[in-house]
Amino acid sequence: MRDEDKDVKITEYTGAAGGWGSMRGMAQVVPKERPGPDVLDALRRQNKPEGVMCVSCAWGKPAKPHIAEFCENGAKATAWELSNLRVTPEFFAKHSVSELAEWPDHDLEQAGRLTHPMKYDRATDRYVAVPWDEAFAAIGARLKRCDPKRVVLYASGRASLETSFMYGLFARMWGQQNLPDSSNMCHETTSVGLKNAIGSPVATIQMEDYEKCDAIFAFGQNVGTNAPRMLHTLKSCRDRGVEIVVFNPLRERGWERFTDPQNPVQMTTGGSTTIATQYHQVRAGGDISALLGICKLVIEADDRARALGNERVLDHHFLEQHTTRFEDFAAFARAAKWDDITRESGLTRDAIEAAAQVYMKAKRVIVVYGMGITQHRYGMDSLYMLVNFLLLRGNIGREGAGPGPVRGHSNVQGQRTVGITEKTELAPVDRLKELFEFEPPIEKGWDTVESCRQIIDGTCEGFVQLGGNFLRATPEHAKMKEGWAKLPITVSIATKLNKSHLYPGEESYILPCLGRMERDMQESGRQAVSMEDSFSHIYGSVGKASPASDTLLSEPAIVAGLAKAVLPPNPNVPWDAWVGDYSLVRKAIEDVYPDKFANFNERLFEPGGFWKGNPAAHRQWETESGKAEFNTPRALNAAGFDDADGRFRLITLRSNDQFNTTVYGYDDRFRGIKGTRQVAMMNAADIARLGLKDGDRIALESDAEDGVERVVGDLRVTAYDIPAGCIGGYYPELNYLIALEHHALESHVPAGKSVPVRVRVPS
Ligand SMILES: Nc1nc2c(c(=O)[nH]1)N[C@H]1C(S)=C(S)[C@@H](COP(=O)(O)OP(=O)(O)OC[C@H]3O[C@@H](n4cnc5c(=O)[nH]c(N)nc54)[C@H](O)[C@@H]3O)O[C@H]1N2
Ligand SMILES: Nc1nc2c(c(=O)[nH]1)N[C@H]1C(S)=C(S)[C@@H](COP(=O)(O)OP(=O)(O)OC[C@H]3O[C@@H](n4cnc5c(=O)[nH]c(N)nc54)[C@H](O)[C@@H]3O)O[C@H]1N2
Ligand SMILES: [Mo]
Repeated sequence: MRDEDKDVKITEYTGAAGGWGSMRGMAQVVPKERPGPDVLDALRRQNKPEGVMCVSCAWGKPAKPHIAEFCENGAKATAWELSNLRVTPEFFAKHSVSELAEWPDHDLEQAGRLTHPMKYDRATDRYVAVPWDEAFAAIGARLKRCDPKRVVLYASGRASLETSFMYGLFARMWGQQNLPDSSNMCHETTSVGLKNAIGSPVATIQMEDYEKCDAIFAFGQNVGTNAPRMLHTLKSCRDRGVEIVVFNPLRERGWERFTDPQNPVQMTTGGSTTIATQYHQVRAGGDISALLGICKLVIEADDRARALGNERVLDHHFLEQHTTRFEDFAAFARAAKWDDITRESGLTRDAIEAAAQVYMKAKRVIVVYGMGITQHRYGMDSLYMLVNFLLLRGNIGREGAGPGPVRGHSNVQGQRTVGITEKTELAPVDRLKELFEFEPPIEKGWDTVESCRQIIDGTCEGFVQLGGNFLRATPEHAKMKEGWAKLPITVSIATKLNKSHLYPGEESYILPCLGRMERDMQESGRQAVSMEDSFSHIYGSVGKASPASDTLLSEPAIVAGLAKAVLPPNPNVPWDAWVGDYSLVRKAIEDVYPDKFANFNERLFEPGGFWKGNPAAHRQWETESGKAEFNTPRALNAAGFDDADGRFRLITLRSNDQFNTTVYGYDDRFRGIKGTRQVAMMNAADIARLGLKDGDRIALESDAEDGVERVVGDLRVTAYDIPAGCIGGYYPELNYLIALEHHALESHVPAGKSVPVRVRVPS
């Protein structure tokens, strides 16, 4: 970490999201990478039909794109991938692994693109180059000595459908499905909860629904930083007079105001569009109660309408025909006490009434949400409350209405579609058996939390990561580092150096791959890959930039190399032919999933992508009851621990200058924080109560009730507009503070949005 007083400037940011500020934001990060003309070309083609799909987020790619269909953070991600800096064997000869392990995350990745396959040499404490065939042979030999059921094959949500399909198949042919992916750390709560409640694990809406809705309710998602292209959609909604009601402990600038960089009038006059028409600063985990309050008001308004013989407020026809357990939920809502609702949500009754008024007037309502909902111990209950809220007025399964989770990684949703899952019920076991003639495993594999447990306990025998920085992204960082360094073998398929590469186990390899922006030439010529966005639309993507090095292999080639080194040959799985021509992989995907991927190759470049379909969007409920299900919450706050004197809820956040553990820089423009990530954003009253002042240094310590000491020191007290009792700070630096067992109960997503902590004042 780095926090020199002279570099730090913390002020209130007064600009809108987008606008010239986004241009300056790009200008600060992009040149550091010394990008060549390939960057401009990649940006020109970004997110357009037959173009290249941005690696930064999973927002939809419109059929009729803007001239520049990219955003500030997409441009940073592109420049970061197409950096002209290189991490070569000479770089590794110069720097020992112990030295590199001390470098900040930013400096490691900023060093440039990895160029050669590398193997860790313990005698010199250095990574040394190793030819590809030797690397595959040695990795294969070592993995074959492991119990496959004790090896993890992790996948970051960036990998394409083609690579992910091959990777999942490799795992299952090896007899295991320890296939955690990024989803286990973000929207798994959605995948489990939406599936239970409405029978579909994903958004029921598509991009066009935003043209038809008349209200949007947004919870716990930071649009300006994490899905900036969505701001154009929101601006169009506002131009039509759509009400946008936001629930977020922090006043995130993207939800407040947006200057459209594509709009010459706004750009030259300094104009901006107000996005949120109401902004409610809930406490961390307070959404259950906020939604319960709204539902209570709506149900009671309907009770009154019935008594008076007025037009009903609820959609009774829908409730009777399509849902179950409404009466249980309604009874719970009617009985809920306002004192509890206001205390747990942190909102006044007036505020909740204002939100309920919008809901009752609107005919078509979309719910948008992100990590502020899913990363809580009772995240599932928050999610169920979103569904309950929508169901009351029939807002699922018709135009302009429905749940719209905003996914994280550009293909995180697609990976699950093509078999990256530890859950047998989600794997196409019968089709795999029939087509490829092997016996797929049926024992549940390890998810992220289970993989961490096994690493910490020393029972995991090997870890392969297809992208990602697993060690840094997961909770319980101190114990994870110890466990990681004892792993018998780690293999990282990566574009850039990160911390997960620098605590080598007994054997350790880094296998450098092509990025999505780069030209991928194989035997049959230039290849395309594909991904699925948050609306279940699937697109092809063609990289054109010159590869960072001649020695790089594509991800499909590396996965095939590993599979061939580990598995006995199977004539039904032609790894080499697949690497030579990815359309054959797509054909195999189509064979395994004929409903979703019919004519996959023919439809690859359909403008706007092709839709894989969603039964809940047509009110076909593939749930246990065959109906959409109401669920009564188990708790009134999602945090999963009680308030106690001196206990705070820590919210771990992304800055505007990072992509997950990739730290582009030390500024968080929209939050007015410059030159540091070592902050504890605190409510002014809390600061005063603790006898502190803005700028003081404190430590945070875990207040989990398991007796384990977890501390992060040297954080700068930063007065911030955040509810009392909550503290905001940056991930991954604060991952030391999260107990592994502090996760969403059913989905096992680490609960990084309400971590129990105490403030320690250095004496
Ligand atoms: N530029 C950029 N883009 C990204 C990423 C990135 O790191 N950088 N990461 C990608 C990935 S993998 C993901 S998963 C997504 C993540 O995108 P988001 O879902 O936006 O995730 P976070 O940045 O963690 O922010 C969560 C938001 O929830 C709010 N919040 C916290 N707790 C609560 C709560 O209890 N209730 C409510 N209502 N709100 C709460 C926070 O204030 C914050 O605004 O973005 C993707 N896109
Ligand atoms: N406390 C806390 N912890 C969190 C979160 C939080 O909000 N709070 N968020 C969680 C979430 S939602 C997520 S998704 C995780 C993700 O966290 P990470 O694992 O950090 O996410 P990635 O962006 O997948 O990984 C970045 C690495 O991927 C590699 N990479 C980049 N491009 C490519 C490529 O094209 N191919 C390959 N093979 N490798 C590539 C680079 O080497 C880079 O170092 O973090 C989770 N951890
Ligand atoms: Mo994510």
